[in-house]
Amino acid sequence: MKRLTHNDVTPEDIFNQRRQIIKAMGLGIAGLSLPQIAFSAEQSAQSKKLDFKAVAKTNLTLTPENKIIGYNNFYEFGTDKSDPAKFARDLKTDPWSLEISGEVEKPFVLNHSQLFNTFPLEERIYRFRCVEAWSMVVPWVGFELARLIEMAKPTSKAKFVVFHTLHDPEQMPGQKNKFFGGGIDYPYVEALTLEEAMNPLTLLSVGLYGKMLPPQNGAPIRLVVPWKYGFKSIKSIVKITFSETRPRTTWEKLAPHEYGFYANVNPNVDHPRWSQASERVIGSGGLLSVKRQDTLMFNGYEKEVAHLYKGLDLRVNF
Ligand SMILES: Nc1nc2c(c(=O)[nH]1)N[C@H]1C(S)=C(S)[C@@H](COP(=O)(O)O)O[C@H]1N2
Ligand SMILES: [Mo]
Repeated sequence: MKRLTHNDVTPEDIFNQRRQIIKAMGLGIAGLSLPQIAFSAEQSAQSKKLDFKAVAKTNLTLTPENKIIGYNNFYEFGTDKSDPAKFARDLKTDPWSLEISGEVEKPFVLNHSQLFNTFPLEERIYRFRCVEAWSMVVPWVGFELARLIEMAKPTSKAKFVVFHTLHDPEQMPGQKNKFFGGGIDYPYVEALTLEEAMNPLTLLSVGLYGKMLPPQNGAPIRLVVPWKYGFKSIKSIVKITFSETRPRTTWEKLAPHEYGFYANVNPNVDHPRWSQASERVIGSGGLLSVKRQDTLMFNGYEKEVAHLYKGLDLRVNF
Protein backbone atom coordinates (compact mmCIF):
# COMPACT_ATOMS: atom_id res chain seq x y z
CA MET A 1 0.00 0.00 0.00
CA LYS A 2 1.17 3.48 -0.77
CA ARG A 3 2.29 5.33 2.29
CA LEU A 4 0.17 8.32 3.22
CA THR A 5 2.17 11.49 3.08
CA HIS A 6 1.81 15.20 3.09
CA ASN A 7 1.10 15.78 -0.53
CA ASP A 8 -1.48 13.12 -1.22
CA VAL A 9 -4.74 14.16 -2.74
CA THR A 10 -7.73 12.41 -1.21
CA PRO A 11 -9.25 10.10 -3.81
CA GLU A 12 -12.83 8.99 -3.53
CA ASP A 13 -12.23 5.70 -1.73
CA ILE A 14 -10.06 7.38 0.86
CA PHE A 15 -12.72 10.04 1.21
CA ASN A 16 -15.36 7.41 1.89
CA GLN A 17 -13.09 5.58 4.30
CA ARG A 18 -12.55 8.88 6.08
CA ARG A 19 -16.29 9.46 6.25
CA GLN A 20 -16.73 6.10 7.94
CA ILE A 21 -13.98 6.71 10.46
CA ILE A 22 -15.26 10.18 11.22
CA LYS A 23 -18.75 8.81 11.67
CA ALA A 24 -17.56 5.93 13.83
CA MET A 25 -15.59 8.33 15.97
CA GLY A 26 -18.63 10.49 16.47
CA LEU A 27 -16.98 13.54 14.99
CA GLY A 28 -19.92 14.50 12.82
CA ILE A 29 -19.81 14.62 9.06
CA ALA A 30 -21.94 17.68 8.44
CA GLY A 31 -19.13 19.79 7.05
CA LEU A 32 -17.50 17.09 4.99
CA SER A 33 -19.55 17.15 1.85
CA LEU A 34 -19.79 20.92 1.75
CA PRO A 35 -17.33 23.36 0.31
CA GLN A 36 -14.99 24.80 2.90
CA ILE A 37 -16.83 26.86 5.47
CA ALA A 38 -15.57 30.40 5.87
CA PHE A 39 -14.48 30.64 9.45
CA SER A 40 -14.94 33.76 11.44
CA ALA A 41 -12.34 34.27 14.15
CA GLU A 42 -15.09 35.54 16.45
CA GLN A 43 -16.51 32.03 16.61
CA SER A 44 -13.53 30.82 18.54
CA ALA A 45 -13.17 30.90 22.30
CA GLN A 46 -9.44 31.52 21.80
CA SER A 47 -9.90 34.77 19.96
CA LYS A 48 -9.12 37.07 22.88
CA LYS A 49 -7.11 40.19 22.01
CA LEU A 50 -3.46 40.30 23.08
CA ASP A 51 -1.16 43.11 24.18
CA PHE A 52 1.98 43.31 22.13
CA LYS A 53 4.51 45.61 20.57
CA ALA A 54 3.40 46.50 17.05
CA VAL A 55 5.36 45.32 14.11
CA ALA A 56 7.84 47.15 11.91
CA LYS A 57 6.57 47.97 8.40
CA THR A 58 6.81 45.37 5.70
CA ASN A 59 5.81 45.22 2.07
CA LEU A 60 4.63 41.62 2.32
CA THR A 61 0.94 41.11 1.57
CA LEU A 62 -0.78 39.44 4.50
CA THR A 63 -2.73 36.25 3.88
CA PRO A 64 -6.38 36.80 4.85
CA GLU A 65 -7.14 35.62 8.37
CA ASN A 66 -9.88 33.21 7.29
CA LYS A 67 -7.32 31.36 5.13
CA ILE A 68 -4.72 31.19 7.89
CA ILE A 69 -7.24 29.71 10.31
CA GLY A 70 -9.16 27.62 7.78
CA TYR A 71 -6.42 25.93 5.70
CA ASN A 72 -4.21 24.00 8.11
CA ASN A 73 -1.96 21.05 8.69
CA PHE A 74 -2.47 19.55 12.13
CA TYR A 75 -2.62 15.79 11.57
CA GLU A 76 -3.70 15.11 15.16
CA PHE A 77 -7.04 16.43 13.87
CA GLY A 78 -7.05 14.80 10.45
CA THR A 79 -5.10 15.07 7.21
CA ASP A 80 -7.47 17.24 5.19
CA LYS A 81 -6.67 20.96 5.16
CA SER A 82 -10.14 21.73 6.45
CA ASP A 83 -10.07 19.10 9.24
CA PRO A 84 -8.24 21.05 11.97
CA ALA A 85 -10.67 24.00 11.85
CA LYS A 86 -13.52 21.55 12.36
CA PHE A 87 -12.11 19.00 14.77
CA ALA A 88 -9.72 21.08 16.91
CA ARG A 89 -12.40 23.55 17.95
CA ASP A 90 -12.91 22.14 21.41
CA LEU A 91 -9.28 21.40 22.23
CA LYS A 92 -8.83 22.34 25.87
CA THR A 93 -5.91 24.77 25.97
CA ASP A 94 -6.51 26.34 29.40
CA PRO A 95 -5.32 25.04 31.84
CA TRP A 96 -2.08 24.21 30.04
CA SER A 97 1.40 23.52 31.19
CA LEU A 98 4.63 23.86 29.27
CA GLU A 99 7.58 22.06 30.84
CA ILE A 100 11.18 23.12 30.17
CA SER A 101 13.66 20.42 31.17
CA GLY A 102 16.62 18.24 30.21
CA GLU A 103 20.13 19.66 29.88
CA VAL A 104 19.39 22.97 31.62
CA GLU A 105 20.47 24.50 34.92
CA LYS A 106 17.05 25.94 35.63
CA PRO A 107 14.15 23.74 34.54
CA PHE A 108 10.73 25.36 34.91
CA VAL A 109 7.06 25.07 34.05
CA LEU A 110 4.82 27.79 32.60
CA ASN A 111 1.06 27.69 33.12
CA HIS A 112 -1.43 29.11 30.64
CA SER A 113 -1.33 32.68 31.85
CA GLN A 114 2.48 32.62 32.19
CA LEU A 115 2.74 31.76 28.48
CA PHE A 116 1.33 35.21 27.75
CA ASN A 117 2.94 37.20 30.54
CA THR A 118 6.48 35.98 31.15
CA PHE A 119 8.10 37.49 28.04
CA PRO A 120 7.13 40.69 26.25
CA LEU A 121 5.00 39.86 23.21
CA GLU A 122 5.63 41.34 19.81
CA GLU A 123 4.13 41.02 16.37
CA ARG A 124 6.21 39.54 13.55
CA ILE A 125 5.08 39.28 9.96
CA TYR A 126 6.72 36.22 8.42
CA ARG A 127 6.55 34.31 5.20
CA PHE A 128 5.48 30.75 5.90
CA ARG A 129 6.31 27.99 3.37
CA CYS A 130 4.91 24.49 3.63
CA VAL A 131 6.91 21.57 2.21
CA GLU A 132 3.88 20.89 -0.01
CA ALA A 133 4.71 24.02 -2.01
CA TRP A 134 2.12 26.45 -0.74
CA SER A 135 2.82 29.62 1.19
CA MET A 136 1.24 32.29 3.36
CA VAL A 137 2.27 35.51 5.08
CA VAL A 138 1.23 35.49 8.72
CA PRO A 139 1.21 38.22 11.37
CA TRP A 140 2.29 36.15 14.37
CA VAL A 141 2.26 37.37 17.96
CA GLY A 142 4.87 35.81 20.20
CA PHE A 143 8.32 36.08 21.73
CA GLU A 144 11.80 34.99 20.72
CA LEU A 145 12.55 31.43 21.78
CA ALA A 146 15.98 32.77 22.79
CA ARG A 147 14.37 34.57 25.78
CA LEU A 148 13.03 31.29 27.15
CA ILE A 149 16.33 29.50 26.50
CA GLU A 150 18.26 32.20 28.38
CA MET A 151 15.92 31.73 31.32
CA ALA A 152 16.50 27.96 31.32
CA LYS A 153 20.30 28.26 31.07
CA PRO A 154 21.30 25.28 28.92
CA THR A 155 24.27 23.24 30.21
CA SER A 156 27.37 22.80 28.07
CA LYS A 157 25.96 19.43 26.99
CA ALA A 158 22.84 20.93 25.38
CA LYS A 159 23.17 20.74 21.58
CA PHE A 160 19.54 20.31 20.49
CA VAL A 161 16.23 21.79 21.55
CA VAL A 162 13.39 19.27 21.28
CA PHE A 163 9.69 20.16 21.15
CA HIS A 164 6.81 17.84 22.03
CA THR A 165 3.13 18.27 21.12
CA LEU A 166 0.36 17.29 23.51
CA HIS A 167 -0.42 13.57 23.50
CA ASP A 168 -4.11 13.14 24.27
CA PRO A 169 -5.92 10.61 22.06
CA GLU A 170 -9.22 11.43 23.79
CA GLN A 171 -9.01 14.95 22.40
CA MET A 172 -7.01 14.25 19.26
CA PRO A 173 -8.78 11.82 16.93
CA GLY A 174 -5.69 11.44 14.74
CA GLN A 175 -3.83 9.98 17.71
CA LYS A 176 -6.60 7.49 18.30
CA ASN A 177 -6.92 6.31 14.72
CA LYS A 178 -3.71 5.73 12.75
CA PHE A 179 -5.40 6.24 9.40
CA PHE A 180 -7.13 9.45 10.41
CA GLY A 181 -3.84 10.77 11.81
CA GLY A 182 -1.87 10.19 8.61
CA GLY A 183 0.16 7.25 9.91
CA ILE A 184 2.24 9.40 12.24
CA ASP A 185 3.75 7.89 15.36
CA TYR A 186 2.50 10.38 17.99
CA PRO A 187 3.28 12.52 19.89
CA TYR A 188 4.59 14.85 17.20
CA VAL A 189 8.20 15.77 17.97
CA GLU A 190 10.41 18.39 16.35
CA ALA A 191 13.86 19.73 17.08
CA LEU A 192 16.34 22.47 16.22
CA THR A 193 20.05 22.83 16.86
CA LEU A 194 20.67 25.13 19.82
CA GLU A 195 22.10 27.71 17.40
CA GLU A 196 18.95 27.63 15.23
CA ALA A 197 16.79 27.88 18.31
CA MET A 198 18.73 30.95 19.51
CA ASN A 199 18.39 32.76 16.17
CA PRO A 200 16.37 35.98 16.63
CA LEU A 201 13.92 34.92 13.91
CA THR A 202 12.82 31.82 15.83
CA LEU A 203 9.57 32.49 17.67
CA LEU A 204 7.29 30.87 20.12
CA SER A 205 3.93 32.14 18.98
CA VAL A 206 0.81 32.54 21.12
CA GLY A 207 -1.28 34.51 18.65
CA LEU A 208 -1.97 35.71 15.14
CA TYR A 209 -3.74 38.74 13.74
CA GLY A 210 -3.54 40.27 17.23
CA LYS A 211 -5.51 37.53 18.97
CA MET A 212 -4.77 34.30 20.78
CA LEU A 213 -4.07 31.38 18.44
CA PRO A 214 -7.10 29.35 17.51
CA PRO A 215 -6.64 25.63 18.29
CA GLN A 216 -6.17 24.69 14.64
CA ASN A 217 -3.08 26.89 14.47
CA GLY A 218 -1.48 25.33 17.54
CA ALA A 219 -2.95 26.98 20.62
CA PRO A 220 -1.91 27.88 23.17
CA ILE A 221 1.73 27.95 22.04
CA ARG A 222 3.56 26.81 18.89
CA LEU A 223 6.92 27.19 17.25
CA VAL A 224 7.53 29.39 14.17
CA VAL A 225 10.74 28.93 12.19
CA PRO A 226 10.22 31.00 9.04
CA TRP A 227 13.24 29.82 7.00
CA LYS A 228 12.24 26.14 7.34
CA TYR A 229 9.41 24.10 5.85
CA GLY A 230 6.21 24.36 7.83
CA PHE A 231 6.41 20.93 9.45
CA LYS A 232 9.24 22.14 11.72
CA SER A 233 6.82 24.69 13.25
CA ILE A 234 5.32 22.30 15.78
CA LYS A 235 1.97 23.09 17.40
CA SER A 236 0.39 22.90 20.86
CA ILE A 237 3.68 22.33 22.68
CA VAL A 238 3.64 20.80 26.18
CA LYS A 239 7.35 20.16 26.63
CA ILE A 240 10.66 21.61 25.47
CA THR A 241 13.70 19.49 26.33
CA PHE A 242 17.40 20.14 25.81
CA SER A 243 19.57 17.23 24.74
CA GLU A 244 23.07 16.30 23.74
CA THR A 245 21.95 14.04 20.91
CA ARG A 246 19.75 14.71 17.90
CA PRO A 247 16.34 13.07 18.29
CA ARG A 248 14.48 11.43 15.44
CA THR A 249 11.80 13.88 14.47
CA THR A 250 8.28 13.03 13.31
CA TRP A 251 8.47 13.46 9.52
CA GLU A 252 12.04 12.25 9.34
CA LYS A 253 10.88 9.04 11.03
CA LEU A 254 7.92 8.62 8.69
CA ALA A 255 9.81 9.18 5.42
CA PRO A 256 13.52 9.97 5.90
CA HIS A 257 14.32 10.27 2.20
CA GLU A 258 11.57 12.89 1.78
CA TYR A 259 11.76 14.99 4.92
CA GLY A 260 15.15 15.82 6.37
CA PHE A 261 16.07 17.07 9.80
CA TYR A 262 17.12 20.51 8.56
CA ALA A 263 14.16 21.13 6.24
CA ASN A 264 15.49 24.53 5.21
CA VAL A 265 13.42 26.05 2.43
CA ASN A 266 15.53 25.58 -0.68
CA PRO A 267 14.26 26.10 -4.25
CA ASN A 268 17.30 24.22 -5.62
CA VAL A 269 16.67 20.95 -3.81
CA ASP A 270 13.47 19.27 -4.95
CA HIS A 271 11.34 16.95 -2.90
CA PRO A 272 11.64 13.45 -4.46
CA ARG A 273 8.03 13.74 -5.68
CA TRP A 274 7.72 17.42 -6.62
CA SER A 275 9.62 20.61 -7.33
CA GLN A 276 10.36 23.13 -4.59
CA ALA A 277 11.24 25.91 -7.04
CA SER A 278 7.88 27.68 -6.73
CA GLU A 279 4.86 27.85 -4.46
CA ARG A 280 1.11 28.46 -4.54
CA VAL A 281 0.25 31.65 -2.66
CA ILE A 282 -2.75 30.78 -0.50
CA GLY A 283 -5.45 33.43 -0.57
CA SER A 284 -4.05 35.16 -3.62
CA GLY A 285 -6.84 34.47 -6.03
CA GLY A 286 -10.37 33.21 -6.42
CA LEU A 287 -11.27 29.56 -6.32
CA LEU A 288 -9.75 28.73 -9.66
CA SER A 289 -6.76 30.99 -9.93
CA VAL A 290 -4.09 30.91 -7.28
CA LYS A 291 -0.94 32.86 -7.92
CA ARG A 292 2.38 31.00 -8.10
CA GLN A 293 5.63 32.65 -7.18
CA ASP A 294 9.27 31.64 -7.08
CA THR A 295 10.42 30.19 -3.79
CA LEU A 296 13.32 32.06 -2.22
CA MET A 297 16.44 30.54 -0.67
CA PHE A 298 15.83 30.08 3.06
CA ASN A 299 12.33 31.40 2.29
CA GLY A 300 13.76 34.91 1.90
CA TYR A 301 15.71 34.88 5.18
CA GLU A 302 19.12 34.10 3.68
CA LYS A 303 20.78 37.17 5.17
CA GLU A 304 19.67 36.22 8.67
CA VAL A 305 20.40 32.48 8.64
CA ALA A 306 22.78 31.41 5.84
CA HIS A 307 25.74 31.64 8.26
CA LEU A 308 24.24 28.81 10.34
CA TYR A 309 24.89 26.36 7.49
CA LYS A 310 28.34 27.42 6.29
CA GLY A 311 30.27 24.41 5.06
CA LEU A 312 27.21 22.17 5.15
CA ASP A 313 26.18 20.41 1.91
CA LEU A 314 22.50 21.39 1.73
CA ARG A 315 21.76 18.65 -0.81
CA VAL A 316 22.85 15.98 1.63
CA ASN A 317 21.57 17.80 4.71
CA PHE A 318 18.15 18.66 3.29
N1 LIG B 1 1.69 18.94 16.27
C1 LIG B 1 1.70 19.24 14.96
N2 LIG B 1 2.35 20.34 14.56
C2 LIG B 1 2.37 20.67 13.23
C3 LIG B 1 1.74 19.83 12.26
C4 LIG B 1 1.06 18.67 12.73
O1 LIG B 1 0.47 17.90 11.96
N3 LIG B 1 1.05 18.42 14.09
N4 LIG B 1 1.81 20.16 10.93
C5 LIG B 1 2.94 21.00 10.51
C6 LIG B 1 2.84 21.44 9.13
S1 LIG B 1 3.13 20.27 7.96
C7 LIG B 1 2.60 22.73 8.78
S2 LIG B 1 2.66 23.25 7.18
C8 LIG B 1 2.26 23.74 9.81
C9 LIG B 1 0.93 24.41 9.45
O2 LIG B 1 0.68 25.47 10.30
P1 LIG B 1 -0.66 26.32 10.15
O3 LIG B 1 -1.78 25.35 10.08
O4 LIG B 1 -0.71 27.21 11.33
O5 LIG B 1 -0.53 27.10 8.87
O6 LIG B 1 2.14 23.17 11.12
C10 LIG B 1 3.13 22.21 11.43
N5 LIG B 1 3.00 21.82 12.83
MO1 LIG C 1 3.65 21.46 5.98
